[in-house]
Amino acid sequence: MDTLDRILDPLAIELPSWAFGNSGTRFKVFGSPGTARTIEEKIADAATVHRLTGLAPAVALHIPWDAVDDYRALRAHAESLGVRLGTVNSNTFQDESYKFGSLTHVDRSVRQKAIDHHLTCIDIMHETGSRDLKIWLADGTNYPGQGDIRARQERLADSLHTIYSNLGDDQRLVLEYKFFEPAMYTTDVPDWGTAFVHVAALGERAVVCLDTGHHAPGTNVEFIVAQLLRVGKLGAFDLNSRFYADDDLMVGAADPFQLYRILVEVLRAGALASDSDVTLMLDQCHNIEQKVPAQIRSVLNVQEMVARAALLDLDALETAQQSNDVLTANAVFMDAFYTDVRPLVAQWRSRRGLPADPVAAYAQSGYQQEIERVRVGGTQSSWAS
Ligand code: PSV
Ligand code: MN
Repeated sequence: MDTLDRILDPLAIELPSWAFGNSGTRFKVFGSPGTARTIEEKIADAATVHRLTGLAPAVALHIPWDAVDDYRALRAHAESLGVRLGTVNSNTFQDESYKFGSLTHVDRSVRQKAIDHHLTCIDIMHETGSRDLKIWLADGTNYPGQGDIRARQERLADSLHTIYSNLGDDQRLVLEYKFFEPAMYTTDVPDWGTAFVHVAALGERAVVCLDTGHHAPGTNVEFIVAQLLRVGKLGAFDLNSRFYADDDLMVGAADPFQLYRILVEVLRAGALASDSDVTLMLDQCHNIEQKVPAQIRSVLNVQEMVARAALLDLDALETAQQSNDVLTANAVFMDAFYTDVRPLVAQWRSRRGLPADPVAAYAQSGYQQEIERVRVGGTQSSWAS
């Protein structure tokens, strides 16, 4: 098997259920014909992405958006469509009681409510077969003096400890950071350093999630990737693109070169191998574009950039680095990035019985027309409701 196949074959990208529901900005959430109304329909859409690309075997859930009565039945539904249920994302950002915080709240009863929500998520994970509990907190303050920064960290550490100690033996706690929003002054988990401090205190099965959209402009994200991988604490990626803030646009759309630089680090750390513990997940919203083909485009963008990273001549790079040959090192690095890998990846697909052009195959499949015809009535899924 050649190097490219060895690297592309195990590539698996987890899709977010919420990508298949409606989304928008604080100004407006637009509906769109054919949007999934239930988690079962979202899973069917995700399975379509996997069927056409061979890249997306798992679907992440968000609770309570995707809450159902019977998670074993949901798991069976997913498996019958050829995908599995992946990361369970908790949600403590849409309940009235969390106005001033959740796991950090000054009131013990609110903290307990937020902890209990995570324990419910752990119960769900036992049913769905999910390994990871992903926590992103909206906790923070808007004004200087509003909260005791240190005391909030203590309460957070305590709450996380209780959640961590309730995990099953094979389960992990994945802590996601974001530098601002919705809190505008302090955020309780604003950066990778804070996330690292907390997961390091918890133990081996606590790791960091890096959402590529959660950094200030100019941040060298691949440096953070390299550092967290180096110490074994990078558990998951939420991949997407940003132009301005947390835009959640299609990965590889805004800055393909950054995606390449990140994936070079991931590949060099061995984190794309089939036995890797690093989950590659998309965290995207499709506000104005069709959702299923946008997810197809996104996983293809990741695959193409992995292929470019795979073409990087590591021996030539190392030789140049060792001799401090700056220009050659940079040229070697750029050569792989500038290679058009699309024909190679299309061949990889054809060899596996997949459509050479999955976006075109989707357009021709009639799936979009069918969901627009059938999904009439009911309430379209949305994170706004
Ligand atoms: C927060 O902005 C975030 O990135 C977290 O991962 C949430 O769970 C997700 O977005 C939901 O939209
Ligand atoms: Mn995220």
